[in-house]
Amino acid sequence: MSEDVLLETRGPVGLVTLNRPQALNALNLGMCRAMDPQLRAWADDDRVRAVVIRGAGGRAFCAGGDVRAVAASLSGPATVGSEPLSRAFFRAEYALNHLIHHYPKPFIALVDGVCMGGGLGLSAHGAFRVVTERLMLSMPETAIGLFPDVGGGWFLPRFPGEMGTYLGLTGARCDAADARWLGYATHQIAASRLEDVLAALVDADWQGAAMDVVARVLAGSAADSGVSPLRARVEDIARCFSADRVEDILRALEAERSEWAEQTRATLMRMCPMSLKVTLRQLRMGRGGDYDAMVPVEYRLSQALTARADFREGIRAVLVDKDQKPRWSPASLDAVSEDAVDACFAQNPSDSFAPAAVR
Ligand code: QUE
Repeated sequence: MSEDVLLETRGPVGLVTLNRPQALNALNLGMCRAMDPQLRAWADDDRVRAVVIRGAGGRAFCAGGDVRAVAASLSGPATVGSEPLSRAFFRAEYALNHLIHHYPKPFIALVDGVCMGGGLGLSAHGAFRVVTERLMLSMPETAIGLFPDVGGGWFLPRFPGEMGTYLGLTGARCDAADARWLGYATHQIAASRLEDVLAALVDADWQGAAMDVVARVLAGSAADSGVSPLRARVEDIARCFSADRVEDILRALEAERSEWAEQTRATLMRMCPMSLKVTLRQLRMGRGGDYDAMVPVEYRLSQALTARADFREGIRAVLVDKDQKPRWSPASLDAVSEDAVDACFAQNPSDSFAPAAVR
């Protein structure tokens, strides 16, 4: 049996511990397949009043999906049953995100340390997102030829102004104060107090509405987050990131003639051109839409983008060789046609996605 995720109950609390500390708790298929039925069982178990998810090891909550394994499987015949890993993994991951989004009980993520990509999929959809002073939050997928998935098409457009566009395209990192200001985090609690908070949830008087009980316990330990560095950029970001074409965003950054804008432009120029165009369209599509409608779109995109050479090249440059010098193809934005972007969004009969309802 896999010990990559620990599942236990402590009195009225269902406790999930992501347990791959050597891989910063990156989420693999086995972990998704272990968590999914347990979360469904806890949803139906009257003795379980709330679910807590955390990461082991003290460095990370979750560094993302195990994209290294997905990329490795593409160069061989590795399948799960009859399905390629790229299909099975994203299906299981997005189904789990969907389950958490609609979870009928308080779902509390204790996000201490690194939280990227798939880590937001396990936290942003729950009712309570507790961060610590060690938070390093980011959606870095455009650096590896992917796009900000796990519901990024829903939660990024809901951040203030154009912050989600900025974060999704550049992969910029947020600290705890940023995360509170964005609305990702509901509470900040000192890392040294997380065990006490968990114990307080286990020992709480659970009479009355469970959401109120959790809110009361967390409020009792909450710390002040201080000022958000990102907030100071909100107007610059609104000015530069409101366009609907990536080329126009780059031009707006150029026109700023500031150090920040020049660095931001240089960051975007290193990202995968196809990823940037797909991401901007995804984020604009998600502006007014609901989450459930975005999930099948993201699933389609996951299949289209993992099938491209840019994904394997991004994994090579960022996670395998770590030379940080990906050779993208197409290599420039103007070489990415609208038709090629359209094709990533087009329905493919083998890519349909219908997540199961909770209960
Ligand atoms: C973009 C990503 C990921 C990433 C880096 C990116 C990602 C992911 C990891 C990662 C990091 C450290 C590990 C690990 C995985 O990095 O999804 O196993 O030890 O999981 O630029 O999307």
